[in-house]
Amino acid sequence: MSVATHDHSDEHDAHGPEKGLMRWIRTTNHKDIGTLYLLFALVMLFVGGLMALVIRAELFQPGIQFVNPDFFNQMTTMHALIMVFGMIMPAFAGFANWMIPMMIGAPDMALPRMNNWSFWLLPFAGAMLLATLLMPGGGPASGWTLYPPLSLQAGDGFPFTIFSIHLLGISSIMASINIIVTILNMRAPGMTLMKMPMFVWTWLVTAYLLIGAMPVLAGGVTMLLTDQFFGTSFFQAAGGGDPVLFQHIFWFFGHPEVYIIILPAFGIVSQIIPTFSRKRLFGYDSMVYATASIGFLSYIVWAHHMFTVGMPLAGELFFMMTTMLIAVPTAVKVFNWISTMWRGSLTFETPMLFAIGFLFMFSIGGFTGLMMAIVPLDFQYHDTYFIVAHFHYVLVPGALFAALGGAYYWLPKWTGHMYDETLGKWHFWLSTIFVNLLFFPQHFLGLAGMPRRIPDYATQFTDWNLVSSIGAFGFGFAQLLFVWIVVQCARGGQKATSQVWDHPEGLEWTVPSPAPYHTFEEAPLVK
Ligand code: CU1
Repeated sequence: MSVATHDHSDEHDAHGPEKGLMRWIRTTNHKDIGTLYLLFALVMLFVGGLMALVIRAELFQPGIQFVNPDFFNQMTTMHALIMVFGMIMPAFAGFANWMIPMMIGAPDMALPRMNNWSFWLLPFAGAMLLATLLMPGGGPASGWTLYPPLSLQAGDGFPFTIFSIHLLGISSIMASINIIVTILNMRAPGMTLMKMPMFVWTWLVTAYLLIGAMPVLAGGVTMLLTDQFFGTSFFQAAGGGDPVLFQHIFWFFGHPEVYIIILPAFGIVSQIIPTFSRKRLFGYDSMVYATASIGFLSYIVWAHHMFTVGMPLAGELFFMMTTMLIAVPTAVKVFNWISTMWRGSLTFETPMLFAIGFLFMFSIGGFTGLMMAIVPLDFQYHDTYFIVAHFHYVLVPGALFAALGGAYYWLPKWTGHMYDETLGKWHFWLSTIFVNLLFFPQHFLGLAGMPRRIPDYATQFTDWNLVSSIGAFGFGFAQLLFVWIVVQCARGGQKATSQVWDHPEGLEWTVPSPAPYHTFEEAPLVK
């Protein structure tokens, strides 16, 4: 594949490509913006991760050791907001920016200037959110769900928290508009919808979910704001309002949000597994329909987060049934991934290890999700560490492992170099061992009755909390290895060939699309 003719000057004016910092601030190139998203996500992984380590340090043994209870609550709240909005969503937006145009044969995203704006809102929104920790009364401490009336007891940072959520939402919506317009309008001739790589399909559905869900969150937090500062009482019983209304609004956003996070992960895994099985993806059409039906179902299950608020029985049954229904398209996907591997010429490079790890451990999170869908069981699990264990299996060895697998998979194409395979495997195995030490014992703690979001606990919970905290610090340090591998790969190493992984169908961008301009030997190196 010849890419030597593709230089960078067409993205800018006649003066040619910009250099230095201004290049990154003013870039409209989807690869640059993808890189910015990915680097931002990596930084936030460590910011949110440090907060998790504060939590696990405090929970290492019973009693109050390091932080006061209010700061502990700020840590649990911030950790979640940062990881969801600042880390995993920007990470997948980075993958989308890099890969979608190349996968569908488009020269760039459809709306490149808006693309720049979508990204550059993020550092400011993130900084404002973090700044609330330094304001009088501290940051939000009511959990990332911001349930009133507790969330209305917040300190001076409260309006800043809400404004930063608005900015993060605007960023996501602009990115989604861009992705939808790009996919629907800029596919190369012959690239019909049902030929698009699965990663593109999962992002198309995700973008629609974002456009449907984010405004609902924006509305809900705006109502919190007016309740606090403008004398309304949407959620205040004293004024005739209903705090449960907020829970409905929040989870009407919050459940689709779960799939906003996991669908791109499904997409990445659907790219990796066929490559390292040397086979086509099994059941492509059913994969597409499963993705679409998960997208639809994700909008009619929200109240499974609220079984204990005192809903009518008919409501509980409805949300129990619809929730269990999502297991069907999800199982179709797992079946297809396993069938893709079946009798394939499997090899187990780092991306494949992360994909297989995803398959096993995401399924653990899926099965505990089914357990919680059952109303009478949820009455027992509600607000315990079992819930914490469940969604962390979905999000960490689930979504994060898919993102790490995707990073290893595409790093050679992004940087032009191979990463260190031995270190990559170390990273996978250390992460897998520690992530299970970290989260598996939390199932036992939850079943034994340990509540979540509490800085202290009864002494019978000591042993498993100790194991969990050791797992947390091990997992955190293992991610430093990832940074080292990425830096090493970006700075040099063995050159990647145009066919990085030995796959019969060649590159992911099999369509006439320019390869990354600074990726392969024959391409000019733009600094
Ligand atoms: Cu949910």
